[in-house]
Amino acid sequence: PFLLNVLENQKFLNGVLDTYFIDEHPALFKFQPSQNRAQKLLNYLGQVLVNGPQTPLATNLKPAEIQPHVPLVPLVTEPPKGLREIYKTQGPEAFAKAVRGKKELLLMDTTFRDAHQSLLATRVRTHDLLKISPYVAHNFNNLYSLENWGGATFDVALRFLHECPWERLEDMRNRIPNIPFQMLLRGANAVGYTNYPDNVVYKFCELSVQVGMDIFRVFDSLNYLPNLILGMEAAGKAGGIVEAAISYTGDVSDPKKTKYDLKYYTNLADELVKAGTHVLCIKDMAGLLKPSAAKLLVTAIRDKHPDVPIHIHTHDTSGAGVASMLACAEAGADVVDVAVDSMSGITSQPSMGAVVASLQGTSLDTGFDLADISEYSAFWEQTRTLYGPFECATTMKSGNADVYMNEIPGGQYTNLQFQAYSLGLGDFFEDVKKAYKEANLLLGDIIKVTPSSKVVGDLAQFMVQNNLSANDVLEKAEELSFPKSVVEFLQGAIGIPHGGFPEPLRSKVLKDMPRVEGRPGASLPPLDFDKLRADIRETYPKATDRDVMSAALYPQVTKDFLNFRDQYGPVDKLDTRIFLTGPKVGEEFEVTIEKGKTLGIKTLAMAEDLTANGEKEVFFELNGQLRSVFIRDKE
Ligand code: 3PY
Ligand code: ZN
Repeated sequence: PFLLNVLENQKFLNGVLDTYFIDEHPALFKFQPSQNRAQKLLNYLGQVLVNGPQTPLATNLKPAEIQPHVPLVPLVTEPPKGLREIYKTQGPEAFAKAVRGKKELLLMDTTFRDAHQSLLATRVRTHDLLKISPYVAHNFNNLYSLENWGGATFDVALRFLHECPWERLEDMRNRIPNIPFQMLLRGANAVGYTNYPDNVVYKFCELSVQVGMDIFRVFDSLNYLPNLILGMEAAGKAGGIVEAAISYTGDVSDPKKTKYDLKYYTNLADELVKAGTHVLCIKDMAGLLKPSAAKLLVTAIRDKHPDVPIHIHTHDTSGAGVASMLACAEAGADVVDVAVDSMSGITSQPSMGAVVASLQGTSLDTGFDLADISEYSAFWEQTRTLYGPFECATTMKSGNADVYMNEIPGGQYTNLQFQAYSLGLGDFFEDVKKAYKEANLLLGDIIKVTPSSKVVGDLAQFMVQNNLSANDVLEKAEELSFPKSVVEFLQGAIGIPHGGFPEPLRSKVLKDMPRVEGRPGASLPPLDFDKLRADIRETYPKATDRDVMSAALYPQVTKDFLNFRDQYGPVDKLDTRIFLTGPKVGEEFEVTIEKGKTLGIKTLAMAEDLTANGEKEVFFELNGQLRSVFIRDKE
């Protein structure tokens, strides 16, 4: 292995050898027996058996011991064509025209992304997504799109699931050639939490289209137009369908709420249409768009832009989601977001089955078959139980209309509740929700969605933990040490909020700290991809351009992922229960590591005593042969 590593090192091959060479490249001395994938997986399983889950579990609930039933599809026939055909053969404009021309209400299915981001802490694995993909391709070809990537999925896949998000995208595409794929792009933040240099966003979109992405829902957490336009240009230049999103907050049906009124939204819609968006999205990330407000807003935008498709996103936190989506459809929206029934409701999207059934026999009839939805839903109902350790329903049992008061986005709502419960303080969540409202007003009543929602959430938790009222915060602003996200927001690091920064709070907090002028990305130097690639390949000679892109967004997380995969192999191929909590002793199971290559594994026993090195021996049968691994006991 030593020789091999050296021979793959570019500097060594170029003859750049000085006395520091060895100090600079400690990886050359990582002597590891060359291992095959099967042995690496046994190491992983041994690790889980000896040291417990290798991805942190959020609750004590265990994954269910079931094999979800996967409904069959015809093996020989191709899935029927869908809207992707029009986009791929005639381009994004023709796609938009076709969408606008449809009489029926179109649906986007969020089950593969936002639904599990909101209900299961984004933890659904590629393995389960791929199982049901052929069924979706065959029975849901008439979807406007399948939202299956972006948002938090990129980070969570690498960080917690130890799997490559690009492989996920490619594998889904291979199984679903016919339905447009849709992702959530956080504008200049791409799929991260901070503003990146412009060339990172451009390259990210380019690679995404190459790997299989079609529609980019582009938003900015402050609706800051320069950030939005940057994301739109990156998606457009990559050849994608641009769906610019207006993040919705407040209540346009309440005349007392004047900061975000109808005019604010229609003006922003005008700007986005002028900037060339193919589709216009209203992104109601907290589920605040009541049916009456929906009617006002969609009607106003439809009147001004008769030719632009309108797509509505919402969360069902209050329970009014289905009613709102029906109101949007009646007011002229072309597409609404739903999640399959068993993955819908609460902080997720409204139920697909409910929307479909409500429109049957009307002029907006979606044409979907309730029997297909029910089969699809049954798969997810069973699969969801594998993710018990991340189930939001352990704490959130129902919707809650208090979201109209606190305006917390769907994904963050369940997150904050989890955190509050894990701190074990009874009323903590109630206090945080009240503080969230106050924190938002302190910051100037801003749009709240990733990452600005984190700024408000951090300030709210800071207020509760330090027992500070809004008045205390204002009065003591000069002495308090505010959370980093709050300071950076005030510095202008994520953009400029509508109506400007809150004063005098901003000046009191920042004093003479630097401030970013204008669009944050504009002042960041471009990332040197060649250098990054060279750096990564020193340690991981096999790193691909996809890995390099991941590292541009998440440097440390990507390194950890590459290390993990190097050590433990294709853990993404394990069944979810086995991946999360390991097999039981005596259990026999299979792992397909590639097409036609299936391993049969049986866990035989685990030694009771430690070896002299502090290791435990774990015994397996691999394809009928005895194997054992030694695992350091971390206890
Ligand atoms: C995300 O940014 O991940 C979101 O889902 C925002 O709504
Ligand atoms: Zn959402």
